[in-house]
Amino acid sequence: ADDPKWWHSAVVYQIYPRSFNDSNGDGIGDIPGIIQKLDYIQTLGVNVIWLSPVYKSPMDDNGYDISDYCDIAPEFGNMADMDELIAQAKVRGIKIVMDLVVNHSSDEHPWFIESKSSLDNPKRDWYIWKDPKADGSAPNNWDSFFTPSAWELDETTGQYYLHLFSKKQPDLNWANTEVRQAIYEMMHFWLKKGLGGFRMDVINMIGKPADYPDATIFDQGVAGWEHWSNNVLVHQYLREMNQQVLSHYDVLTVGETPFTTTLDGRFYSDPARKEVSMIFTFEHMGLDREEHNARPKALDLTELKTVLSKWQDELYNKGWNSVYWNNHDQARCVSRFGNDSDAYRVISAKMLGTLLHGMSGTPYVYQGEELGMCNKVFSDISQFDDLMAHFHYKKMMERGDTPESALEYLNHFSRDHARIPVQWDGSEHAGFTTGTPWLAVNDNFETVNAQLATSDENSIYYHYQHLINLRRGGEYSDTLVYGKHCLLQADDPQVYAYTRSYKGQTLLIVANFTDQQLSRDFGLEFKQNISNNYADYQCKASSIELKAYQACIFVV
Ligand code: TEU
Ligand code: CA
Repeated sequence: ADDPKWWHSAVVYQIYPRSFNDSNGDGIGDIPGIIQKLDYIQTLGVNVIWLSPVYKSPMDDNGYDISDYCDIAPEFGNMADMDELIAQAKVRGIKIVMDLVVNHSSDEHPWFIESKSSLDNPKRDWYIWKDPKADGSAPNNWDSFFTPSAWELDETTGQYYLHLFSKKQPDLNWANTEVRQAIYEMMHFWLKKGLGGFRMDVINMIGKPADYPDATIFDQGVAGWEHWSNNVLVHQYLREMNQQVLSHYDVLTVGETPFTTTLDGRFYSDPARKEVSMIFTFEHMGLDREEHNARPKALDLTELKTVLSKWQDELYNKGWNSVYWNNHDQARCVSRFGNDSDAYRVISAKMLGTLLHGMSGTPYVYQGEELGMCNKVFSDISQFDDLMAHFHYKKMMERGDTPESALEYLNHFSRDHARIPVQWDGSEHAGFTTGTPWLAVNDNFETVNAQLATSDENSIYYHYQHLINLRRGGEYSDTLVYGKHCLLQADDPQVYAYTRSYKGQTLLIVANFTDQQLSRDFGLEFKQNISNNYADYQCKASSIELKAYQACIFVV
């Protein structure tokens, strides 16, 4: 690469603090609990932790609703704990990336309390207030992700405020210069502590068109997205943020950007544009369901290949990718894209890891993914915590789905699957807490847990460690980080194969997505096997026999 950056070869581990590790028995994960597990994270081999929000918050959306950007939620600890986490991580060669949630704040943030107090309050314009239409209805027809309308009427002042998420998450008005300056100042406050960067929550939604036009596209979920996602203003704000804040530090920035094409991906991540390091695409997350309509779709492996390869190829040397299967908003990848049966859970989890860690871009591992944690079986809607699960359930009931089919949908896709506590050992509540966990643990904790994984050299955990080590150093690192990607046999609905090539070295990554034994010919000569989720493999000249969910990396 012409201009190598430290985050090009980084691997990121995401922590959702509420569900990670509880140090004081109140049933809620916390910062001291994270510090206790830093050795576990270091041993995995990652060099960055992305920490989901730990700021002061009424927790309407588990911390994605912030009431003080410069303080820590008491249930997670205090500022001294946070400073200690940054310092202890640093000792282990790990940088902390914090979540930056600035499309919206909490309605309990002093800024909003002031803004709401009167029409002529100096902070009135810090949020998005509009008069009702002549008939008293909302200013436009935009949907929210978590409620039907994106507008909430404030009786006292007679105006509506915009909330793309819950009504306790009012959208900040980025068109206001004072708002932007306050956010930049807050970012400096954190970066001066030595942070490794920011993950920017729904950052592609901060630019709203000044005339707030009605939505006209209704078949893609969340009406209004054509107006508030990737508006040209976002790019202007990000360049300003980069110039005033980010350019003063050597940091990783990753924008969370639903509704984004590869061209948008270039606009955000082309280094010449000075916006962010990389973004999260959602395209592959939409292949097995329409999230906003809460409807399942059949997953077709060739579509998954088309989508992932398009991002690999179209950002190559033009931007930078992030690659992920999981985060705190997504169901567990082994249940979703692999096979979580007793027979294939371990092998298919390793297969998914191999496929992803062979790709170009910065890989993200979500807590518990390295253990092959699975979706949980919920038997009643009351067992779900997430506000989005309840909103989608209501939506499904209103359109006439049966409670059984609605529950089935959520058992596949609810965000709660990611948020069940991490399974540390086989003791009560999986060793997550000595108290009562805020969300019940998965029933399989006696067989799926970190204690077993770290004492078994054939575990998913050590397979991930091996994959991470291959990228972070040694003779294949440059190819894994900078190699050109090329998809092979695009039409094959069962096997996913691609090569990565750099300076004369070529790696072949091949993954069987089925429980069948298959044979494939790639017309390539296998020189060496550097990763395998089975003890052995069989190659004859240019062809290979693949066992169920087998995945290998070969030097060819
Ligand atoms: O997520 C944005 C978002 O679009 C989610 O509502 C949705 O889950 C997404 O489409 C993923 O499939 C971010 C945070 O990651 C999420 O946890 C917050 O609830 C949301 O923003 C509001 O801050
Ligand atoms: Ca706690």
